[in-house]
Amino acid sequence: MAQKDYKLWLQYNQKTDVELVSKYLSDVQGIVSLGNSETSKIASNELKLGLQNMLGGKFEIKSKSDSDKTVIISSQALLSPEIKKEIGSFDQLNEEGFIIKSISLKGKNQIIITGKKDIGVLYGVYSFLRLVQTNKSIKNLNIVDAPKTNIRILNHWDNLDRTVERGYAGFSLWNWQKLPDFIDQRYIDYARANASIGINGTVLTNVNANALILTPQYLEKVEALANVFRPYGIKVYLTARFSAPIEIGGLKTADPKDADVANWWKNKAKEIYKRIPDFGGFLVKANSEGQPGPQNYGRDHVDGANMLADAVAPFGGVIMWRAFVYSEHDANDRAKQAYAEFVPYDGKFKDNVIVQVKNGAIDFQPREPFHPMFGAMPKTPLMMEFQITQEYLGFSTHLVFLPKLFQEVLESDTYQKGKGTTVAKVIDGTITKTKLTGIAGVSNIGNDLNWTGHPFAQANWYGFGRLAWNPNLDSEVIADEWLRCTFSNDENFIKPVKEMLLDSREAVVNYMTPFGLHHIMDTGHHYGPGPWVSNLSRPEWNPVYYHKADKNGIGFDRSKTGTNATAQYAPEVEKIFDNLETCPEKDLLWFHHVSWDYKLKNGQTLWNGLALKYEEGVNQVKNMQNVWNKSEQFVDAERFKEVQMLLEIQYKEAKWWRDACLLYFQQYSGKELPAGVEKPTQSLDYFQSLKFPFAPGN
Ligand code: GCV
Repeated sequence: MAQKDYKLWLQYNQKTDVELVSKYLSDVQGIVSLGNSETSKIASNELKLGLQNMLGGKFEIKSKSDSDKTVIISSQALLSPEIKKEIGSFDQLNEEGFIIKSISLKGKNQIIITGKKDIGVLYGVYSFLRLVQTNKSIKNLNIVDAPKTNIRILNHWDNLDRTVERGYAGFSLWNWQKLPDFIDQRYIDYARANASIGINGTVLTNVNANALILTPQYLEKVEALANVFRPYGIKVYLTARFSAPIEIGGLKTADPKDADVANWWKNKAKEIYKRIPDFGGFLVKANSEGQPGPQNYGRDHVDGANMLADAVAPFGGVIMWRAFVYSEHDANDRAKQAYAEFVPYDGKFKDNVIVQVKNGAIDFQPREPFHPMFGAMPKTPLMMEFQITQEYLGFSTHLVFLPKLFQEVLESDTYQKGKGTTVAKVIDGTITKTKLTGIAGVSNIGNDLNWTGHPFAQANWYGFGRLAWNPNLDSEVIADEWLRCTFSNDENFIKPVKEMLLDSREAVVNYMTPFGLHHIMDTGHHYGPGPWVSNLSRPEWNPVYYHKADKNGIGFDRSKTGTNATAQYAPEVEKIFDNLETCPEKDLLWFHHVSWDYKLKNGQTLWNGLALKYEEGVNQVKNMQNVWNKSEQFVDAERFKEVQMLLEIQYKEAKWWRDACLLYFQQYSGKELPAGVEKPTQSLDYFQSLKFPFAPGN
């Protein structure tokens, strides 16, 4: 039961094509591992497992290369001078990179997987296995690859009671009560899965932090996890609650300028590094949504971040300081607030601080234009924060392939230094030349047997890792790899299901928030539509704040005639977004309040176009169902059935979204639904009466 689900993209399915297997066996028959660190043992065992499972037969691991057709895995230091000569320069590699090269030595053909460090070798092994998993040739290999960012990290919003904020895949993996003595096999499997896609860090705890994690009682448990993850190249990080010096340190203040406070953090860092010498550092959410921070003491983000940076600097630690801030005391457009607050700090943070910015200026919506901060802080390392867990995208019930969303953001041109200054180039340091670079993903992992709730949500974890490694990777390539590694290489399966994956993101945009609508989900839990919600204590928590529908039209005017949020972008981008005629229609209602009769590019009125988009979204889900139903022969019965049931829910919920939103907006447009849009079967009152007191993740 659930074995297939559990194995993620590391299925290593036995190949049934005899010709293909014999082709592979003509290149590889044995394994030679020259190192004996824990990491190199993991690498050689993985290679053995993968090759045996996929190609059959026995692949002994030897420590000497005396036969033909072996895969030799070794760090640079242990390679013989002859092999080193064949490999050539290691200069293009960073500490985590790898080379995979076919060489011929003394008449013997070998494949060398090497790197400067053992962790590079491990990444190389996973990359090599991926070639075999996806039926690629392993002849004449000459691959040089290295990660483009140095912090590739999951953010777990996991609480100490094992609930997960915005978690839709069960409870937290971290069993704090049984740690440190009980090491759940899942910790090892988690580390392995992450290593296989190049993730090298994990923040174990929620950004809405609990100071107890920094007490010895918990640090002992964190240390146990760090010990499990270390050989897989994964560093552990924690969230630091800014008021911890008061809550667990007995101080009267947490003022970052107070010497006792700074000392308390220095000692805390010392204590942590004594246990965990490679501890990554802290992630901090400060003065945001009620979390304490330096502003409680009249100080600012720079004061707070730099004080913590000083504490971890002697040990090589990093502070990831979040820019997700907005205030109920600030009447300005919420979308403008983080930029307004942080951009003046450009260049003021210490070297070991990196500012973590969400992909868009509001909050992980199905679609947002890229966050203007990415184009505006050339002297500050900025790291991307994506949300892998689907808080606003149908939880773990809806099939949505997020790499498509991630790619759209990474490819966006900030014009910070002229045309071509993409977000990817900002965060990988190409443009800013910052040493610290990174991508964070808010994890969608829990203790569900299949890790992520929806079998296809595994693709979002996978895709996140692949994009963190290389932010320029195409989501089509990611979808292709993931499907082959997770299900089947059969082209009759790959082609339609890949298309389904790639379309799924646009589908969710269409049935939830077309044309730049945003944050119209129901309140608190964000499950289902709630465009009518207007009674929350903070204006910017209310959907009506975002869509601003009235008799005249719909949308948030962020152009010059409105809040002028467009001015936060570089002039080239500002110009495009600011003008109703040039603003991409996908972002129209994000930037403009548009009349119901406005003519869209295809000649339809906005009202008709909007209604038809909702309908299109529903139809896209129907199409996904059709594609999946034809895939039965390629997929194990269990996963087939699971996905089938989930798609049925998604279809129902897509219709719910369409009907509820159109009935609600229709009150303002006063217009009939156009031909081609199905009539709602329920009333607006009915949709407004729906309540979900126990929606998960809240
Ligand atoms: C962890 C959104 C979510 C919150 C989350 C917050 C954040 O507001 O709804 O659950 O808190 O973002 O990113 O800090």
